[in-house]
Amino acid sequence: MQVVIATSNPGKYRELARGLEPLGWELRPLPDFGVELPEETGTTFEDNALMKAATVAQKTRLPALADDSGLVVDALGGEPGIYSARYGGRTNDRDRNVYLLERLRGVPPEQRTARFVAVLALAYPDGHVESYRGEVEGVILEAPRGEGGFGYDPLFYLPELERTFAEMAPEEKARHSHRARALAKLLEAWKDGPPP
Ligand code: ITT
Repeated sequence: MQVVIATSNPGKYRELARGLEPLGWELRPLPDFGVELPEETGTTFEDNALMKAATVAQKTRLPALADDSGLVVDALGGEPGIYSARYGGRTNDRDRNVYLLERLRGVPPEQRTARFVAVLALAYPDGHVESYRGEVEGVILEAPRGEGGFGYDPLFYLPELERTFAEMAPEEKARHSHRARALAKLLEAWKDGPPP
């Protein structure tokens, strides 16, 4: 089956492509179609993922998989959440990380708890949609660590693994991340072919 990966984020694309390998789908990147993602006007990760997948499925006439994800920081009342890609109006990963650290200045380690959330939505041209959610708990460090991954990875520390996502090899992040957990649910639903 051909599936359009409805993301403009290369970091997400890499991780989704790796995670979807067992299904043997023929993945088609969004730039192949010249289709724009809609503005994210939803109030939840689910709303935004469904909106992105449905728009792309409708415009390409192919099944489309979208990922809406973000970082939910307890001491900031859940910010940046669904606004993670444009937090503080910052448009690149490094500036967003600096902004997040500024917002958390003075917050002690035990209060820097956070979780990453990812919702994957698979939409079909006929309007049918499935969605899968994954979450992972961690804490926000006071300074970045590691060079791997993308986005907030250098600040997101997993106490049990004693590393940030940016300090992990891609295969290790692919075992523990929010996206990996959402992908595992998708793979489980698809283990005997398309879910009913
Ligand atoms: P698309 O909508 O084109 O897929 P986007 O980057 O705009 O790409 P989102 O609106 O879902 O996607 O924003 C998610 C943001 O959350 C993303 O830009 C990162 O800053 C952050 N994020 C999500 N997953 C992440 C991960 O695995 N590691 C680090 N940061 C992540």
